[in-house]
Amino acid sequence: MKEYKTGQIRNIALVSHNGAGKTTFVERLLFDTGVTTRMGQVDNGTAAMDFEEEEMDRQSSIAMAIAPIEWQNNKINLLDTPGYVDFIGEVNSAIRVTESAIIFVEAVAGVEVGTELVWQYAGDRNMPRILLVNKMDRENVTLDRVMRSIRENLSGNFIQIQLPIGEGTAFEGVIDLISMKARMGTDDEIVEIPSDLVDAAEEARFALVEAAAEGDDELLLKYLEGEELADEELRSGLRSAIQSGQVVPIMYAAPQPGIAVKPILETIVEMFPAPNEVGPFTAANAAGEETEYEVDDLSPLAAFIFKTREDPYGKLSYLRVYGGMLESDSRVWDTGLDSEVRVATLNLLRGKEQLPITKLHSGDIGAVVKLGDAATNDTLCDQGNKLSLKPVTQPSPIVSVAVHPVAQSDVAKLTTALNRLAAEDPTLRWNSEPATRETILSGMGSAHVDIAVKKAQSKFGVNLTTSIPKVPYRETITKTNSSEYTHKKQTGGAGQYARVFMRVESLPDDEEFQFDSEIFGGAISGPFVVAVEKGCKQAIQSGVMAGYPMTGIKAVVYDGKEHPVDSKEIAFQIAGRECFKKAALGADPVLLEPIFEVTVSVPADNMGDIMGDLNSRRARVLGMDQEGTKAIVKAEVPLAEMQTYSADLRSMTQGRGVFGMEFLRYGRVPAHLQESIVIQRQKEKELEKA
Ligand SMILES: Nc1nc2c(ncn2[C@@H]2O[C@H](COP(=O)(O)OP(=O)(O)O)[C@@H](O)[C@H]2O)c(=O)[nH]1
Ligand SMILES: [Mg+2]
Repeated sequence: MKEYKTGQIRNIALVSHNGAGKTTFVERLLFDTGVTTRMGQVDNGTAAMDFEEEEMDRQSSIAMAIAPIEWQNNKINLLDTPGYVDFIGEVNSAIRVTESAIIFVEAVAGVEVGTELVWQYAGDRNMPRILLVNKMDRENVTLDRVMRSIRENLSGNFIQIQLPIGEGTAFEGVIDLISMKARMGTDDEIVEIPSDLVDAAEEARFALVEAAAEGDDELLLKYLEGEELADEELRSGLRSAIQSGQVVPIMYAAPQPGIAVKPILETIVEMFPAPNEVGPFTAANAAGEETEYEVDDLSPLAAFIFKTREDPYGKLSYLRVYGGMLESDSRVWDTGLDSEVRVATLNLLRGKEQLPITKLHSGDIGAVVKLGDAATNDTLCDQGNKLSLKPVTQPSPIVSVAVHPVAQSDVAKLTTALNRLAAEDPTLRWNSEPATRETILSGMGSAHVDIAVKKAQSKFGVNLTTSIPKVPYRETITKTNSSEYTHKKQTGGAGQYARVFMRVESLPDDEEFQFDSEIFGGAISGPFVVAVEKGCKQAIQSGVMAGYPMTGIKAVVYDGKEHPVDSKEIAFQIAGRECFKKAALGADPVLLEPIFEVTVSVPADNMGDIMGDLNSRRARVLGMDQEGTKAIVKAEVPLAEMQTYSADLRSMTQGRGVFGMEFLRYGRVPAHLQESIVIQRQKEKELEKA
């Protein structure tokens, strides 16, 4: 592929609800620009963009894929993203490294949950956008209906720059309202506007001229004085209105048969900014001071790793260059690793294909094979000018499962597999939960977690079963209590002796453990006080009610006794541990459970059901809000009640509800539930022993 400089590049995120036709759009462009000799099809697994095994099985994208499209001496990097909300992390990363976005709306379905979500993501960044009403050729397309759905569900200043010619199976092309010509059929024939549409086109152009004039003060003046705007002025006014996010143009297409696709390419090149046209980027130096730099080959090198993928030939790091130029066969500094890494071959990516190149100009996107230990969110720079770009912030996981290796021999491989899966996917997390001794895998939805479990097998040979995770309860005390304990062992050889007096007190929120000594006059000598503290720390690992870790406790040793010969550290450790347990048991212990802040967004019609359901989950509602046709509820909910919420919400709202959850704090388990949890836990422990 030819070398393209910063000003010739456009980076575009393709985003939408699942199935709106993003992948097919890319396949169409690859075919039309001569890259492929047969157009790839999602439905039979031949799409260049859906190359992962899982994607071919599901006939749908689950990961971001990139295609550079060469068009009129420009290169358009298209970042095709998955549409399921489970894979929103990929969308998030794509949006971070692109300047503009095309939001696809399926012409029959209209605005869907996923559309709203990506609209919000792109809107939060105020990205220049095109709203593409796609698959216009489908039977049952009614333009009125899809336009109503857009207006009702998406807030934005939409402007027609085209009018469709026909809808559904009669869709033939579009009218370009700037040139006032029709673009017809799969050959994109440029003809006069059909006579029955001339009036409508003129009326629509009126609104377009006004919107374009508003993009530029000088033009606005001219327009208000009643002067005609030349086409060129119209284009430049529109360009600045789109780039500032002031207006969002609506376009129409049917990429599968190939109708009205070229006008989209033209609009991308003409209206969307090159990477150096959106202002400087910000990077922090080694001291953490932030500086702005131009997106320019002459700026210091700053390349951001936004994705990592395990390829059969090794690890691939996807990166976007912000400043400077990245060259193959070079050494660069990785600020995330704080060490040098070697860039051996530099590639452009086209689906799974790698196209070797010698350099990547600022603003461009490519990939490096086997970049040492480099990870997603690292910045590559010059060793002499260490820079860090901000990592992508991803939403917190909302679905968790406990994973269990099927074979004992897989236990050892589990950690490696989970680490590598999580490295590939920043919204996938895992941890081992000491309170329940389970390995927990968490993600953005059940499909997301299921796929990770499948990949553990297909990529890393680890067979896993899953179960609903046990709730990681904790224990704490509710009053101050004192106790004493003597550890004495005087049989046989050397004896052991330690006597400890201890008081336990509640600590305020969030503090796990404190230890203090009020020993005066050397009743217990220094090293033995340290041993007592060690004993307490052992004791808090498994509490006194049901064996969950304890938190929120201060232990104060205030007296004790040593024996000149038999006192040893181990004796004081044991005495400290036992004294602590005894004191805690008498301090009215209670169970604590994790409480999450949950934000649910549902169609307003579902509000009643959602509130009733939340109440049955012991939720404390913090607030309600209305945004367009959506109702948004914020509530505090115990984790124990959220384990199946993802699936439950889907069925309550026919898939139209979304939610997020964020750990808030530990809260007290209501007294009436406590007993059964303790009994359940005791049963489990007996089973573990058996
Ligand atoms: N009628 C029609 N169907 C399309 C068009 N583009 C895509 N499709 C079909 O819509 C489905 C989803 O397409 P896909 O490209 O996977 O959507 P994505 O999830 O947004 O990537 C597939 O069955 C495609 O064949 C189109 O222009 N017209
Ligand atoms: Mg797709």
